[in-house]
Amino acid sequence: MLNLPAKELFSRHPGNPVISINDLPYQANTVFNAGATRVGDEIVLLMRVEDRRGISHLTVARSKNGVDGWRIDAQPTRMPEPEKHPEELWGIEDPRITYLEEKQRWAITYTAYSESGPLVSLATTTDFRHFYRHGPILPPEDKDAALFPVRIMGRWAMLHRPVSTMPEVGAHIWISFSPDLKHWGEHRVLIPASKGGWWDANKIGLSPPPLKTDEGWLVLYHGVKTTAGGAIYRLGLALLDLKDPRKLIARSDEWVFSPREEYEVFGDVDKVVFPCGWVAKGNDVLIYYGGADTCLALATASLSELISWLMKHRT
Ligand code: BMA
Repeated sequence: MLNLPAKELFSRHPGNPVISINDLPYQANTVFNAGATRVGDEIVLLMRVEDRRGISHLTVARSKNGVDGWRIDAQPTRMPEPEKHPEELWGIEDPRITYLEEKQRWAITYTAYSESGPLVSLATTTDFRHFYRHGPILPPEDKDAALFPVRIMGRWAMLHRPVSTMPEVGAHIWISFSPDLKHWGEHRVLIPASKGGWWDANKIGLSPPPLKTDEGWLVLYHGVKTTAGGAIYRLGLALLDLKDPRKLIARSDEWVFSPREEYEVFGDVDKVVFPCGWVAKGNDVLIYYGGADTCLALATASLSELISWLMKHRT
């Protein structure tokens, strides 16, 4: 048999990065990790923009095809508001967007960088112009949180990544439940970080929100490998039971996407691919990811290919 290189599951857009700091109508340091969703016939991104102080805010970009022709808000769409929300003192970061059909609005879980460390905050919107802040829903240190779009067994469900004060424990993906989106409990570890030399040893976290497929909730998560040359942020796949996402059906035995292109390898933080949003388009999925904490890039994948690959490559 010919030793052909394995086909990549993710195709990078040839025009990457799709949004860079020079595309912003105002001055800032970097634009990267963006939540993504479909609003009417447009794709809306809620981008993390880091200003020249080092503090992040969120800015909206809209496009008909989700690839180019981006219309970016002239001013920051949502600045941190530390006077009213002290937990936002050092910025707001890494939004994940979930449309809640039942509530007819989008829920945004984001990292609020408080004096006590990063925590998970919730906001809702109906138009990506006005946002209602619900405040912190999980205390520090916790981030990489996203809601499921529907109630599970009558309750809302959320994936997130708390960090233990015991470094040897590692940082894992947890699942929690709530009757009202405000009060969260029934916390339990769902996907543990691997150990030793694995690409996803010691520290992992959810990337975009879980995506509903016929086979289960598809999860794209990041793993952080610590090397002598610094950390490498890569991506892997998992599948959760549709009815009871506390059941892990599959987890990939290797990473599926890794920094390779210049815009992923060199930046404010080298060797990082970090998606916070993906949008299904037929059988395809558009994945929006931060490159090296500096720019915003796009990759596409076939959902059926991701799932059939995962079923053959489960640990
Ligand atoms: C994580 C988050 C991301 C960032 C990544 C790499 O902890 O803060 O926003 O992209 O680190 O720096």
